[in-house]
Amino acid sequence: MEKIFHGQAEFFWGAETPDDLPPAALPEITFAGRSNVGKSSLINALLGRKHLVRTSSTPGQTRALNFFNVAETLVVVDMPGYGYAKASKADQKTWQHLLRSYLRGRVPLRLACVLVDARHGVKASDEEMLELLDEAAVPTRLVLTKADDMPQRDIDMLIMKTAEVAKKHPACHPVPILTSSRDNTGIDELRLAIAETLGLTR
Ligand SMILES: Nc1nc2c(ncn2[C@@H]2O[C@H](COP(=O)(O)OP(=O)(O)OP(=O)(O)O)[C@@H](O)[C@H]2O)c(=O)[nH]1
Ligand SMILES: [Mg+2]
Repeated sequence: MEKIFHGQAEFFWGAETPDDLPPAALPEITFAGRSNVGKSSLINALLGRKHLVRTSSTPGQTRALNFFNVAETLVVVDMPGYGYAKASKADQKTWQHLLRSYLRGRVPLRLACVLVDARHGVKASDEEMLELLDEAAVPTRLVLTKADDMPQRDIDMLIMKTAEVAKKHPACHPVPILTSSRDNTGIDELRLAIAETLGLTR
């Protein structure tokens, strides 16, 4: 299991429209969440890379579905963020359509990680995403990001509240994972969750 996340990982496909997806082959794990929540950074942390995926403090950095082959065993998909009010209406519509078509119809998709900024909690747009994943019956995990930027005393309450949201959604695992790609909090737990989903643990 360790080997997978420390082995080779490379970008192989960027899809800007729903009819431009790569052929379905290996199992896929996708990372969704509001713009700037830390999707691309978390993928770098997960794969033990600093700069495999481009990150930015400016929201709207990721503009396509970006596919990464990991050790010829799984595919990690980085998605454009949702809920970015400053993006043009046309861009927002294009990205929504792309996300929705992918999430609804992608056969090899095994797990959707929905990232939520620990400092902001679950927003209406995240609830919409969780509903979509319920409808599409895609196993889902809520992942809190940027834990390093959150006072320790607030963390228990945050996890409790996030778990309450998770329990309302049939496709969602009831226990959220708390992470930070800055100090690597929760990265091993996330790796384990992915490995379990793929049946790679023994
Ligand atoms: N404190 C802290 N900041 C983080 C963490 N992860 C990411 N960030 C910061 O959050 C900003 C956005 O990170 P990205 O990984 O580009 O976020 P994204 O969700 O991919 O953003 P879009 O592609 O625009 O939707 C950057 O300034 C990162 O440095 C974290 O664990 N802790
Ligand atoms: Mg990104």
